[in-house]
Amino acid sequence: MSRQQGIIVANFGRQVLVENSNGASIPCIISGRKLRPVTGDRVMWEPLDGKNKGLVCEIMERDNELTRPDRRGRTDVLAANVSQVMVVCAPRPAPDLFLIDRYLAAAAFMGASASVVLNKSDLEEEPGLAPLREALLEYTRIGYPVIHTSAKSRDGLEPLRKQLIGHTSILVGQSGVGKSSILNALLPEADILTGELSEASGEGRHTTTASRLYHLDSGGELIDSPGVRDYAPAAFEENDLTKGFIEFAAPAGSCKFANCRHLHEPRCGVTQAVKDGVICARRYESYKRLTRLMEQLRPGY
Ligand SMILES: Nc1nc2c(ncn2[C@@H]2O[C@H](COP(=O)(O)OP(=O)(O)O)[C@@H](O)[C@H]2O)c(=O)[nH]1
Ligand SMILES: [Mg+2]
Ligand SMILES: [Zn+2]
Repeated sequence: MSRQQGIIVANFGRQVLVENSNGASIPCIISGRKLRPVTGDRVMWEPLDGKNKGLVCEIMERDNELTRPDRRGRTDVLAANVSQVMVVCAPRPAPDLFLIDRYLAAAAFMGASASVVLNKSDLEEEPGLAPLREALLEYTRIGYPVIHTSAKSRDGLEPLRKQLIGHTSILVGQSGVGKSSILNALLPEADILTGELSEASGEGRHTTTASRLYHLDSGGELIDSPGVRDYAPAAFEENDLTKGFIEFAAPAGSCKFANCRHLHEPRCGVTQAVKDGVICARRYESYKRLTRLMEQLRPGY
């Protein structure tokens, strides 16, 4: 039988599910050890004679990769061809704005767009909610879509669906902010394990190990990757961290030195913009913190 195109919609290690052009999912094995398809990959595959099974023989060039450092310090690819990163936060667990900045930077490094989702907006009594709403205004100001949702009361799901149209998106963010709950709210049939459920089952959080791509009826694809729960955006191959802070681009245009790192250099457009209040001081602190992290991990950066 002939080779055909498909997309990886689930990845169980050496077994994958390939969706063909008719939307049917075919269990496939992978040709050779070197081939490592991940969810979101566009592939060439061929049916195996006489079986409802196929063989993945080629991975098409990826637009991008969502990676995380593995235990041996190499990078582990969690998903491919992600066009939008949805950074989820909530008043509980306590939000970490630096982590949000890192996720947004990582999205920019991989060439994906990004949005911020404030989930658990139903927790009106939570003292952390108002300050978080206030802090997120800065992201709106610099151009990121910010969507307020509650997976519990189902508020804000429509604006969220709208933001997902036309994209292959992935939800990232601290454990416990409600990523699985949001997925369940958008895709009731998917029945994704949430914190409560997994604790109740006594099997912990390791029961769902496969990453999956779901089609939303309202438009767009959403990837659920369990690996994302401890996904610390690395992107330490990056040579210009400025790219991760979108509001620095215009002020950086007036730096005296083309390779200005916006730290102690004279006539720096970015530090001037911080002084003038054009760049938010807290965002600039995140930039410096990320730069220090980079210096530790890559001496000489
Ligand atoms: N009040 C409230 N609780 C939520 C909401 N979304 C999720 N939760 C709860 O937060 C906890 C963690 O949710 P989960 O979806 O497992 O978070 P994840 O680790 O990001 O996937 C669970 O106890 C959920 O029931 C929400 O919108 N409002
Ligand atoms: Mg989860
Ligand atoms: Zn500068």
